Amino acid sequence: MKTSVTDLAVLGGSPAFTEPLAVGRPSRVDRRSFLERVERILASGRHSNGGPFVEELEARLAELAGVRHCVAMCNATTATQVLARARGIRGEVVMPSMTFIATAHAMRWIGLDPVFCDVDPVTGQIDPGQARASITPRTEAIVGVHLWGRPCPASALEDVAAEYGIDLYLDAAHAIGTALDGRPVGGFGNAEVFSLHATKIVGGFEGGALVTDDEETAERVRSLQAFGDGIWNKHGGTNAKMSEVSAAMALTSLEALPDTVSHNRRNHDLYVKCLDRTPGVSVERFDPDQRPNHQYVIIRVDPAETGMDRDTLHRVLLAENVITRPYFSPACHQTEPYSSLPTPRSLPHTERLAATVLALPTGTGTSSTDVETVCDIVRLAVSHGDRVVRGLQAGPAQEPHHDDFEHGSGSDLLSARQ
Ligand code: T4K
Repeated sequence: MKTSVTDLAVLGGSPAFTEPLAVGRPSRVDRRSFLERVERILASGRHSNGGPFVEELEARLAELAGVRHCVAMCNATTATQVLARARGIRGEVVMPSMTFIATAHAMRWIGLDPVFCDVDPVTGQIDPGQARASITPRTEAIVGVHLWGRPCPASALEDVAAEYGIDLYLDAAHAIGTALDGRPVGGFGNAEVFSLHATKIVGGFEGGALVTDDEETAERVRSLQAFGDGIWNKHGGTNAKMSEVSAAMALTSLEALPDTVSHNRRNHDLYVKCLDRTPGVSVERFDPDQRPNHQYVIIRVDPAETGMDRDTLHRVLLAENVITRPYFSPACHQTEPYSSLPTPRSLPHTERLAATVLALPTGTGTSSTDVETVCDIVRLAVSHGDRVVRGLQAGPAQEPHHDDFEHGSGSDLLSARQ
């Protein structure tokens, strides 16, 4: 255990972890079940185009979401695009800026204009009042985002969408298995989209799944994601189909979901316990009634109290081989191509959050001992914030060597533990 500030790797001590401990490590699955499924795929010769594992996954996800329809696709980004095309959306789409860039890029890529609104400063979730204030005559849809493993105020967004007669979609990339006022996430708005990316709590290597209770939307999406097959042929289409091997992985991962959530809840509780009385660091709390899946552990770092900003804490942890992520910084409106738009928006709550949030490692590859070690480092660093900053200004002893906040830079971590 590190007891003196000079024990920190960033100031010359030895890294606390020999292998990287990273946010986003895929959840543990029952390898035998997965490999048995792969054997069946190979034996059957059915690798894609809506095979039995895709069908089984769709049935299970629809049940989990409490809706009648699910269409599994290659990823959530493309699934959202297929949804907007299927609904014939044009013009502007209102969404929070505090989200992964994919939420915005997905819409822009198909010629729609994302319009960013602010969030609730306490929860970080889209503020329905701000969404309403962003609606113009060109607005045809709202995209709400369930942030960090719990639901956003989706019922209030439904009211806003109904008031203006526009569509509502929910980006449920983080929120599989969660619920709002007893209603499972997946059943809000016109449709919701889960991500089954490797880093998600239910992963299929890559994958996405649209869930909806609206039969016509489901039918159109199913057609468009397979080249516009069938009744929607005249509208064209794309190839967004999920492969059988992704479905096999997602099914195996879905079976592990209760255990994964329990593990993550224990990790979250431990982070809260260990960091609770650390001035300037607060761990995001979740309402158990919302069945949070604890996919992410988010802290907020207050530089006025700690003497160091979030990016410095990221560097301190990186030197210890702890890979954190600033989910989400920069916020969408602070980055290109949106930051150069002729009418830049000021979103004060989003900007404050984006400057302070940091996701810490959790998941089945992160043990309670790991959590305690990470918390020891955080406490030691922030209680000597000025000293750490001075040390870094003098020249860091340990420069980040294998990762930073850039997208897609985590590939060298893949050989580390699951
Ligand atoms: N909406 C929201 C709100 C989202 O968060 C996302 C995706 C989407 C929509 C779009 O869903 P998809 O189209 O992807 O289905 C990662 C993920 O790549 C991205 O899917 C995710 N959100 C986002 C929150 O996190 P980066 O840029 O942070 O990825 P990267 O490569 O740096 O990986 C993050 C960490 O995960 C690293 O520490 C390494 C670790 N990792 C990653 C992969 C891929 C592993 O340990 N193993 C792996 O296989 O975006």
